[in-house]
Amino acid sequence: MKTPLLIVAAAAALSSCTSTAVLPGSDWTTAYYDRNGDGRVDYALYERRDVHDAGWALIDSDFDGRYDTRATVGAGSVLSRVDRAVPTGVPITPGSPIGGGR
Ligand SMILES: [Ca+2]
Repeated sequence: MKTPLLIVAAAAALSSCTSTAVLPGSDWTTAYYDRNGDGRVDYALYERRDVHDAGWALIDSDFDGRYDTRATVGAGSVLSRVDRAVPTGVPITPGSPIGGGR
């Protein structure tokens, strides 16, 4: 019975180094940005439709194709570490996400 124990231990180790953030539902908007102009998404901004400056962002800070930071939007921004591939084939919003991306 060593195999099930190893699987549980491996799952626990992996879950401790990855994000548990859940993607938002239909009452949220999502805007994808390409800050360095390489054609690949490196910033995603999630905002509630009915609340301004309330949401969060996923950021690929080193432009390696993986989000590495999750930041809450608004006063008292909180940063946390994530590890998630950036999406492909999504519409990229022109401009900068700084200042709400509008
Ligand atoms: Ca980019």
